[in-house]
Amino acid sequence: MDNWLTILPALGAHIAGAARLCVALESTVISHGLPYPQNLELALRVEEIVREQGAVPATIGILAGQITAGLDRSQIEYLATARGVLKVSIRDLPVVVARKLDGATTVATTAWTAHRAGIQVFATGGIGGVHRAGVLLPVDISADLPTLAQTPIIVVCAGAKAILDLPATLEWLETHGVPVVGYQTDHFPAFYNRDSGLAVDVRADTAAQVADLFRAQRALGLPGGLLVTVPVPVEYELPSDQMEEAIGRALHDAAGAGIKGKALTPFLLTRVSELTGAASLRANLALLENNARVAAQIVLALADGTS
Ligand code: PSU
Ligand code: MN
Repeated sequence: MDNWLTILPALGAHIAGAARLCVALESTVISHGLPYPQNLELALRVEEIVREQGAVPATIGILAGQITAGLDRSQIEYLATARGVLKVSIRDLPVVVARKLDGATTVATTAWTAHRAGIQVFATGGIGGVHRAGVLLPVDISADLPTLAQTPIIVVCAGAKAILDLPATLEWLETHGVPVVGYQTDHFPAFYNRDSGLAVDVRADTAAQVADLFRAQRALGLPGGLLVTVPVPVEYELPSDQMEEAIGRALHDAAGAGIKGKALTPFLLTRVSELTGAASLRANLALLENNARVAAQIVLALADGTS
């Protein structure tokens, strides 16, 4: 095993079997995406939801340069509370490993690690994408997108936040061969909203149908993964005009403050959540829990193989 990677220490020798029933979970949402103590409560709750479904959670993060799939409770607590935990995307991986730093993994680095650990399904909130390019903000495309195109894994999310250019994000995924699946929907969800007004490529109504799509993708020898999008539970959806107003202000503030590079996404997310308050936090928690449940059902359908 590569010595930079630690896999599920608690599961010891059963890793190959266990990895097949694993759902990977990211840590950027813990260290950078949610306030304390909701971040810690959420991280532990999504693990519990995965277990209740009969699957095995593997939260992924980086501790003193060691990339770890299957963080234990105290390690999750550390990432939820410590200062100086870096947001680590693909470009940052060699730096945190070489310098033995602590890092929270984004969708890109969680998917990358999960695949190398033998994990096939990963649940998150929202993926990064193509940012809204303006006169003031430069072109900015998340490493989540090329990683999805290069990594054979199922990423379960609630779409992408409307801070991004959603049509351009879907075009990018089309160009690079990533099918976008709507889970019990025909519409691409926009995180806080169930419908962005854009269509998905294919609808799947059951976990078994998602498993079939993934098996076909593997049988064809295609390099990339599947993006499975699950709308936020209806009772938590936020009004889209309220979101647009907050996003407009956040983009304006980012341009005014000269925010760019890896700081842009966290800046916009923080600003939007400040402007939309407790309702957006509740929606965020609800969709993360929902996505973990769907991801666990998909991993079981894959293991089942009888769809
Ligand atoms: N979108 C969200 N919440 C998040 C993120 C995105 O609604 O927490 C995080 C994820 O970890 C995602 C990352 O992988 O931001 C994308 O950052 P960037 O655009 O810098 O690649
Ligand atoms: Mn970027």
